[in-house]
Amino acid sequence: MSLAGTFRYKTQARRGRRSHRIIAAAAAAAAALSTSIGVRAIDYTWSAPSGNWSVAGNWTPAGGPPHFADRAFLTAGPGAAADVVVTYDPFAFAQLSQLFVDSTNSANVTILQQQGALYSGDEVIGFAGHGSLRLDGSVFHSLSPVSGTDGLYLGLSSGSFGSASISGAAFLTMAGSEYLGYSGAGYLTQSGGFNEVTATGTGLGLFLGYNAGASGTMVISGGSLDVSAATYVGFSGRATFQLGGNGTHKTAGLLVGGNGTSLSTYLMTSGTLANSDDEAIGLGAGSFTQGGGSHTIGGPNGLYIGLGGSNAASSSGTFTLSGGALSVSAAEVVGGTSPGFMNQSGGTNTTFRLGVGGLAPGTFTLSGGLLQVQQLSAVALGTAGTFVQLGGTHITLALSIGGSVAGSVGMYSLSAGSVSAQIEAIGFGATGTFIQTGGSHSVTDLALGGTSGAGTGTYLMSGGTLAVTREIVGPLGSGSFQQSGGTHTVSQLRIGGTAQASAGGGLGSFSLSNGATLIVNDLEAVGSPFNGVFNQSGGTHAIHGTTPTNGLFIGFNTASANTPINGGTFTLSGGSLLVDGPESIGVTTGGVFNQSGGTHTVGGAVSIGGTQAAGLYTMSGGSFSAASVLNRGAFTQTGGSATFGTFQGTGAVTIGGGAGTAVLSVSSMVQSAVMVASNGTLAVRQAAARVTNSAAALTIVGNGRLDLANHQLITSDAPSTIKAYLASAYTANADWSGPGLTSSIARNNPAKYSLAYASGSDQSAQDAGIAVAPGKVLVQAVLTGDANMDGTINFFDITQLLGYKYNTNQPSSYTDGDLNYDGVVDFFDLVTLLSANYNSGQTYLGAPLGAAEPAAEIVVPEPACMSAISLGAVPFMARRKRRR
Ligand SMILES: [Ca+2]
Ligand SMILES: [Ca+2]
Repeated sequence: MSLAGTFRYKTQARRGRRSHRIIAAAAAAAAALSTSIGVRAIDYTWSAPSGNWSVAGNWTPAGGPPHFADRAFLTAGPGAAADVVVTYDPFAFAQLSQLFVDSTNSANVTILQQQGALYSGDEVIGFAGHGSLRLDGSVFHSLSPVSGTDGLYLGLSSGSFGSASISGAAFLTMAGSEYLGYSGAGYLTQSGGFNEVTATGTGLGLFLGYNAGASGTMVISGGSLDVSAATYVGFSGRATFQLGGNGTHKTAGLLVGGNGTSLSTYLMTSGTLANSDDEAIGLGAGSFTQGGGSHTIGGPNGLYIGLGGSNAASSSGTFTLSGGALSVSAAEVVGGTSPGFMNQSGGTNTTFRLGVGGLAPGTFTLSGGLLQVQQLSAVALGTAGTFVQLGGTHITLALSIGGSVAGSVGMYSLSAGSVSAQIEAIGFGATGTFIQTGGSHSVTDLALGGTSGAGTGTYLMSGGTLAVTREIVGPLGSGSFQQSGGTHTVSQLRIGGTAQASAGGGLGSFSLSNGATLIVNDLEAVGSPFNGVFNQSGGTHAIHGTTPTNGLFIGFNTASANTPINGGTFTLSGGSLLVDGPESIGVTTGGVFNQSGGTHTVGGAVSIGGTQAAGLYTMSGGSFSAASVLNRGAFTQTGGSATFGTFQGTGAVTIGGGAGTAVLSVSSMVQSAVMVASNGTLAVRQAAARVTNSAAALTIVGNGRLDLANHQLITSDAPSTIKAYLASAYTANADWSGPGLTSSIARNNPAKYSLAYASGSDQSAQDAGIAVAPGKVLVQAVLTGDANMDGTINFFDITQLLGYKYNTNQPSSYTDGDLNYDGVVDFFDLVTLLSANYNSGQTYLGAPLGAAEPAAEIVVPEPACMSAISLGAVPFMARRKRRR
C-alpha cells in the first residue's frame, strides 16, 4: 500500500496557512482589518449596555442598526465594564458584510440569537478580547464569504477568546471555513441543531487550533456537524474535539494533530463520525479515543496513525478504541511515517487492510473487542511492527509478520484471546517472530521463513493452542519453530527447504520440549525435502496419519527428487513420539533419526533407507517400538530398548558397542549384516510357532548376545564362527549363560533345551537329512541331546553321535556329536544325550511342548540296548539313515 496519497493533507494544510496570512496580518490592528477585506459600506459599533439589536440608539453612528452590506462591531467599550449581551430580537434582520463580536476590555460580549435569520459575509467572535455567539432555537445564521479568506473565526488574535453554542434546532451554515482558535482560543459547543461548513477545496474546512499557539475546542453532544471539506483537529496549534450524545460529525477527511508538536485529541464517546475521505492521527502529535459510537472512514487510503511530515521525528499518533465501531474501507496503518500506536480494548475494528509499522514503527495492542481485517494484516511493512494481543479476537484473511522490505522486523505476541488467518507468513521477506504464551491461534496455511530467501521466521510457543491445516517451516529463507508448551495441532507439517540451500532452498527446524504437545493429524515431513531438523527433548508428539502417504517422513518429497543428501534429521532425547501409521527415514532424500532418550512408538511400518536415499537410525537411549521395520540403510543401537515386529532388510544392523546396555527384541529377523557388540542383546521373542530368521553375515563380539529363543537362524557365516558363538554362550557350566549365540529357553532350562547348529557343507548334517543348503549354517533351539536335530531324543541320536568322530579327538561339529561344545565327541557328549530327554517320547520343533505336540513316531529301543552298540555298527546305522 502506498503512503504517498496521504501526504496531501500536509500539502493542503500548507496552502491553507498561506492563504490566511492576510487574515493574520489584519488581526494586528482593527483599522487595517476594516479596509483590507472586501468593499464595505458603513461600520456600525454597538455603543450601549446589553440590549436589543433593532434599537437604533444602541448603535454609533446614528442610523443603525446596520443595513445591507454594512459591518457591525459588537463591543463592550471602555465605559461598559460589565458583560454585554446583544439580543437579536424579533425586529432584527441583518445582512452584513462582516460581524465582529468582541470587547475591548476584560468583559465579554455576546450576541444571542433565538429567532430570525442573520446573514453575514464573515464573522469574528473574539477578535482580541472575548466574544460569544449563542444560537438557540429555530434560528438561521448564515455566513457567505465575500472573499476567499472569509470565514467564521472564534478567537482570532493571540490572547483572544471566542465561543459559540448551537442548540435546539439552530442552523449555522458557513460557505467558507470555520476556525476554532485561529491565533487565540476558540470554543464551540453543540447540543443540537446543525453546523454546516460547506466550502470545498484545498485549504478550506473546519480548523481547530489553526496557528501555532492557538487552541480550539469542539464539544458536540447532539445535533449535526457537516463539513464538506476536511476537519483539522490541531492544525498548527492544539485542539480537542469531543463527540458524544447522539451527535453526528460528517467530514471529507480528518486530521488529528497537525503541524504543531502539542498534543491534539479527538474524544468520541458515542454518536456518529462519518468520514468520507482519509484520516490521519498524529501528523504532529495526535490521539483519537473512541469509547463508543460509529466511526467510518471511506477514503482511498484510509486511517493513518502516526503520519509525521516535516516534524516526523517528534510526531506520533495514538488511537484508543474501547467501544463502538471503527470501520475503514481501505487501509489502517499504525506507524505511517512517524510512530503509531493502536490500543484496542473493546468495540469492533473493521478494515480492508491493516499495516502495523509502515515507514515508522507501529504498535497494535489488542486486549478486547473484535479486529476484523478483510484482506491482509501486515505486521512490519517496512520497519518495526509489533502486535501485542492480550485478549480480544483478531480475524484476518492473511497475516504477514516481517514484511517484504529488507530490514523490517515484525513481532506478534499472543498471550490471550484468539487470532485466526487463512494464510500466515512469519518472516515473509524480512524478520518475523510470533510469540505465543497463551490464547488461541488458528491458521489454514502457515509458513515460517516465508517465500523469500531473505526471510527469517521464528515461532516461540510456550502456551495456548495453535491449530494449523498446512504448516511449512523454512521452505525458503530460514524457519524455526520452538515449542516449549501449549497444544499445537496440525494436519500437515513440513520442515525444511524446497530446494538445496545452494540453490536457494531454506532451512527449517522444529524443537519440542517439556510441557509441549504437538499433534499431527496426517503428515509430518522433516526435510521436505531438504534441510529439515526436528529436535525433541520432551513433550508429547503424536502423528495420527495411517494411510501410506501419511505418517512421519524424514527426508521426504512427494516429487521424484533423488538426492541422498541434505534431507531430514530427527533427534529424540526425551518425551514421547507416537506414530500411528508408517514412518520412513530416508525416502527421496537422506534421513537420519538419532534417539538418545524418550519413547518412540510406531504403530505402522518403519522404513530405514530406501531405493533412492540413505537412511540411518542411531539409538543410544530411550525406547523404540515398531510394528515392523524394513532396514535398507543402517540401524545402530548402542543403548536403550527397542521392540520390533518383523525386522527385515538388506542394510546393516549393529546392536551394542556402547557403555550401557542395548536391547533389541524382534518377532522375526531377515537381515544382511548383523553385528551384536558388547553390552548388546538382540533377541527374537519366543512365540508359539518357530520362525526362521536369517542374518547373512552375523558378527558377535565382546559380551554381545543373540537370543534365538525357540526359533531358527540361517546364516552364511563359517560353521566354525557360529560354533564359537554358541560355545561362548554354552559356557563350561553347560547352561547357556554366556554371551554369544544363545537361547533364553535353553538358559532357563538347560537340562531340557539346547541350541544346535548344522552346516549344509557338513557330511554329518547331510546324513541326518537336515534341511540346510551348502554354504549355509542353520541354528535352532532343540531338546538337549538332539544330535540329528529331528525333534526327538532317541536311539538315532546315539547313532548320530557315535557315527563320525566319537573318541577320535578330532575337531567336531554339533551334528558330528559335539553336543557340549567342547570341540570333540566323547563320552561327555553321550552323557548330555542321555539326560532328561532321552526316550521321553517328546518331539520339539520349536513349538511349546504340550498336548499339541505330535507323539513320537518312532518306536525306540530300550535304553539297555545301547550297551550292545559297537563302534562297528555305527556306519551301518548312518547309511541306513541316509537311505531313509
Ligand atoms: Ca533326534
Ligand atoms: Ca563334546
